[in-house]
Amino acid sequence: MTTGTLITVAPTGAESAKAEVPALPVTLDELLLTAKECEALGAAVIHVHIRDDEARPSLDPGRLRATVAALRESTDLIVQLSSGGAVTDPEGARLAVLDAAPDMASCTMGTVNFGDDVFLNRWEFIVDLHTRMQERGIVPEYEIFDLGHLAALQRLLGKYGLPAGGHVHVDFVMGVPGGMPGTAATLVAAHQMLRDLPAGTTFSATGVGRSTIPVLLASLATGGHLRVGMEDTVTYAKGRPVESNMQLVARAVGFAQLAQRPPLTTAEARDLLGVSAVRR
Ligand code: KMH
Ligand code: ZN
Repeated sequence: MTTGTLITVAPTGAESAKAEVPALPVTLDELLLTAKECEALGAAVIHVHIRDDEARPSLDPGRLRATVAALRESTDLIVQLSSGGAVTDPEGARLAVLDAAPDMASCTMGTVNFGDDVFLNRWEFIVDLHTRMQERGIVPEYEIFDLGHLAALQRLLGKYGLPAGGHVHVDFVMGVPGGMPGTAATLVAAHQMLRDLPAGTTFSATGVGRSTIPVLLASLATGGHLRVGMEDTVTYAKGRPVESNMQLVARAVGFAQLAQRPPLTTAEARDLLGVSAVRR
């Protein structure tokens, strides 16, 4: 059954430099303002990467805890911390993200070439993330950069059981140079592979760069949900830089409404993702 659309905003990421993308929210105040405005437009989840005082990507534990607290104070958004960080972040710091006790955290299901870099996700590291999230009642979003990552997820769930909350939700991150392409055909193939995962598994999709719109349309057409934001997209249209995350969320909401799948509320999103089922 097709439901409304879960809209996740990924406002910052770890890849763009503030100097090159001045509209990128990098301070806590900028993040909170963005979060509130995106929630008002229809976002239900925020996927968070933080920056330090020089706007460099950071996994500072105190800053992460303060960010989770401030987002909870100012919004009803589901707070999803990135455990992916930047390609240079060590495994220990990425695991320690969970100490900030977010509602959700990302869990990337395998290693992938990432432009000129490598985004390293060893099997044992993935198992650690998954089992620590189970123990702490943190709901994972499994990040899928390549089709083989879905086979890894099937193996993970088979060996270690369902995630906290009992619901499986994946996010197809498409169009990363080195990962699966951001095309409708690839999204359909990924969607087909969900048959091997537990019944009721849901998916969001995001297309990096110029694959944003084809991926968005293909996801809506196949019953999927949407992730948008300046982590993945800094150009709104040819020659037009993105002005704000709100501009991207507003566009996603417009497409979702056209598809007659309006945005889920934060309460509906909590139920869908199993966040409300977790005892804290
Ligand atoms: N910044 C990328 C290397 C995640 O947030 O979990 C990893 C990433 C995935 O963004
Ligand atoms: Zn991320």
